Amino acid sequence: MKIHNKLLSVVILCILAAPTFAAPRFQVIEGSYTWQQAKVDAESRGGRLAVLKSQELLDAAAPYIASFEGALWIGLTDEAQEGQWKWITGEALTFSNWWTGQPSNSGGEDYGHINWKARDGLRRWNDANNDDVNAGPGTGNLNNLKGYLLEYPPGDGDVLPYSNTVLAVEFQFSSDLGKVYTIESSTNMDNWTVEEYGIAGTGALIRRFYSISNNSEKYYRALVE
Ligand SMILES: [Ca+2]
Ligand SMILES: [Ca+2]
Repeated sequence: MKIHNKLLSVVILCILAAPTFAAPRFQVIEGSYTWQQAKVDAESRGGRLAVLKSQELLDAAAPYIASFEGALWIGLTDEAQEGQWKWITGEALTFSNWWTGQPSNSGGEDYGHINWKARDGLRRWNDANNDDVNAGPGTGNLNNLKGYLLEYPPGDGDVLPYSNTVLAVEFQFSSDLGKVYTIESSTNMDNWTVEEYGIAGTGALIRRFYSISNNSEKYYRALVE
């Protein structure tokens, strides 16, 4: 290997744009609510029973329920038509997180909830009856509804664009067609770390941008593999 081209870097400002996820806020509301009562209570607080209609929303809600042991109602029901589960927004389920064997509709269960922690550490969903409240383990009813998950303000999980400004270096070297290159970086010119390898030469200039927000003293080099 030989050093093909030594450092040629220029400090520039680089604007990056990427989608991000605008998560609604959640709150555990503890209490002896039936599902119907929980729905009314959530709306009286200016929110709604949580609508966890995507993996992103499930992930966003997870920290809010992590330390809460009990089961929690969410805005999921098949009361209008048996087996046709819908969110309280009227949307059909395109994403779900049901526990194994659920929804079971045993005894005519029509309301969705997040499992209590000891029953299912993954906090997946089960269907229960409207009045399955605070029954708890050992009583013959394991649903143990101890409240509900409030979502506010009502959010539909839209993906919004954002922009971010970073300080970066532009590293460039002239490449030969048919050769393959590795780019390495170093903070002291002695110890080198591979940034990228397997770069096919094109016979033209190859350019890369590297963020230097955490380390303003950095060197780059390209080597023929
Ligand atoms: Ca049902
Ligand atoms: Ca069930």
